[in-house]
Amino acid sequence: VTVQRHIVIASVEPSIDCGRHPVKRIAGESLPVEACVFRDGSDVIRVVLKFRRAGERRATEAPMTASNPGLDLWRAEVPLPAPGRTLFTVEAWTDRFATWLDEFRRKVEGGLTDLGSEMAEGAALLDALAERGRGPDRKVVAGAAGSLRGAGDAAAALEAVGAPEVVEAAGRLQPRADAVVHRPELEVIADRPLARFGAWYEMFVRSQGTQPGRGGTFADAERRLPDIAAMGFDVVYLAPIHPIGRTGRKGPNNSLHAGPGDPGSPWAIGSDDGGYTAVEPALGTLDDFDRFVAAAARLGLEVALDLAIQCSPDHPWIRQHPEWFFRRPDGTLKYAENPPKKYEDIHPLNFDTEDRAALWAEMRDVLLFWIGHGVRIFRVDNPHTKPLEFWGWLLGEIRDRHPDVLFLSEAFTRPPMMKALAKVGFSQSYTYFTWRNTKAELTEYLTELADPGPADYFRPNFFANTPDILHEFLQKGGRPAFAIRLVLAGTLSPAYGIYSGFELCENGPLAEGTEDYKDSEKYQVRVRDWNAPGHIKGLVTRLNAVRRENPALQELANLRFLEVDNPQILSYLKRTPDGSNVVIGVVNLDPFHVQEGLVSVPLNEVEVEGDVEGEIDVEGRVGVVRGGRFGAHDLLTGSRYEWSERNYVRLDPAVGPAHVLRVEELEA
Ligand code: Z3D
Repeated sequence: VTVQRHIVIASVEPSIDCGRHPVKRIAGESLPVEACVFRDGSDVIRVVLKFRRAGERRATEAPMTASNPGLDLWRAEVPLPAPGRTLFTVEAWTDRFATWLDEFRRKVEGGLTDLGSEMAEGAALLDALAERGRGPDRKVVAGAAGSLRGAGDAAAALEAVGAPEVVEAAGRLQPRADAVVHRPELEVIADRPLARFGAWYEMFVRSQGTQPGRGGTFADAERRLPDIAAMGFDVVYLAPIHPIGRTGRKGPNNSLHAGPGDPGSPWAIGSDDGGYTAVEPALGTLDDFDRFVAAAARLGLEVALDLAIQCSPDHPWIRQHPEWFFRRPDGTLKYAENPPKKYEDIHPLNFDTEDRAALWAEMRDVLLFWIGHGVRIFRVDNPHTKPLEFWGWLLGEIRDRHPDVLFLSEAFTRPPMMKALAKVGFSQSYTYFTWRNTKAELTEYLTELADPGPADYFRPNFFANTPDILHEFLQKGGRPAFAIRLVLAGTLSPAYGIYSGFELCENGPLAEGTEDYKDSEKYQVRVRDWNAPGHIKGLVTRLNAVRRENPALQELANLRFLEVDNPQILSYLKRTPDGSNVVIGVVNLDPFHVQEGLVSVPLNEVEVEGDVEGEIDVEGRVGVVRGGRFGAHDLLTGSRYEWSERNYVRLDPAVGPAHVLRVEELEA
């Protein structure tokens, strides 16, 4: 509660952790702000929303209007025309002239006469305002004071001073004698639309070649881009492209010894060929990379790079900055870990080193270097093993210079840290989605993520697989399981991704009970037939098109689950705020058996808003529901169904495990 003398600003929303962290929105939208503001007595108060772009000193003011007078709620919007940070707060003060006018009007309208002393008081107030003012406002106010004095009776006086232009001019001249400003100032980050909605495709450049045994290059990867664009992806995310260390290099299947021909893990950053600002010579040159980025851009694809802050024993920094690393008592360097995983081929950086200013600045410059090469998205490796303070600083440094840059947090750890990373500035976050496979798990997790509170700062990116995570569900369930997980990822979350090979339904595990791929391309070059029989590229392409064409699928917090009388069938509905686009997902979560059931759809959820007044009854309402029925158009198959409140579904995983239905008017 911010209170001073009379006025109370009890709350300003949205704010995260009492204003310690920014809320996130998309540029082009505006941020509705609601404040609870009141004062003792019945004096009239003015409430304004003040906002300024970060770095600017002068705030713009927008009057807040009473949105719920009974609860003293006031509302206004912060416009967010472009990406960047905006600071906002609320200021309120007593408007003495408006208070006088309000009382005077009630007396006049109540039929009281003998209001000479009230009129004198009003004139004095206006005089004082006129004295402070200049220009047109002063003229208006001074004129009003004159006519108040000259008015024959109270009704004429009210007519003279009650005009809106007088009230407005007086309002502007009003000294904010008892103004209260909410502290702290709150913040909103506006990101570009890709921060919320986009389809990601992850790949290793070295596996884009065509000749067995020969590693792929940027040129090979460039030749793959049309296929990826044709599937409808927005982002191509590359596993690290920097020189790979020799010392301690890992061999196939995570073995601790590499043979002479083994390429090593790309996350083992740095060799004699350079570190973070170099590219692995086997992939090509920096010029080749630039050409790759340009080719991607021509196809409407953005390139995301991996930022893995860790060094192979051969990274130049090990010699140049020995103090940046952790040394054991025997003088050897520690290797990195993310228990239970061990990364014997890399050394972690010490972010608390006395020389940390230099280390932090170096990391910033690395990002600026790649931004200079056209990169606007970074996927950050294991950020939870580095200090939050560092991320807050680094992301702020970049965002202030390049508000269009996006960061995806690859933190798989306990929820508070994952959320904290989002709060300090990551635009998107990996999630537990891969491990949520049952109806109960999905319902619970999505209910948590889609809650408007967390959704204000935590934007999930649902990867259906990653090079580190081949879930048992995919291992055992085969092609139907891939289709199930794809549709879930792409319709539940506005941002989602697959790691290449998913479209081919690759699912060979390293060993029973592990989530590692057999012969993972993390440690060896792979060459694939990207059109191998059994692929689901058609479904991927269709799904990405459906996502683009249906704005309801481009949001998260609009998710609600529908009742189905079968625990193997998950159904949910998403609608745009105006109801013009409503999509219903129905997914058979069982990759092995046909499942059938009844899906319940509350009709008010599918109804398009009409201007019908009063009690809304389903019959005869404006919109898509007619006689309790509406059209359900399966966007995956093209089939059209007639749906109502209860609907029979039957899904054969071998044929098609899901419906993605758009609510439409029934054809006449
Ligand atoms: C993951 C990275 C790979 C291999 C390890 C290897 C390490 C370093 C990990 C560390 C973080 C992140 C990446 N989750 O693939 O691990 O799996 O065996 O030791 O080379 O790289 O960067 O996705």
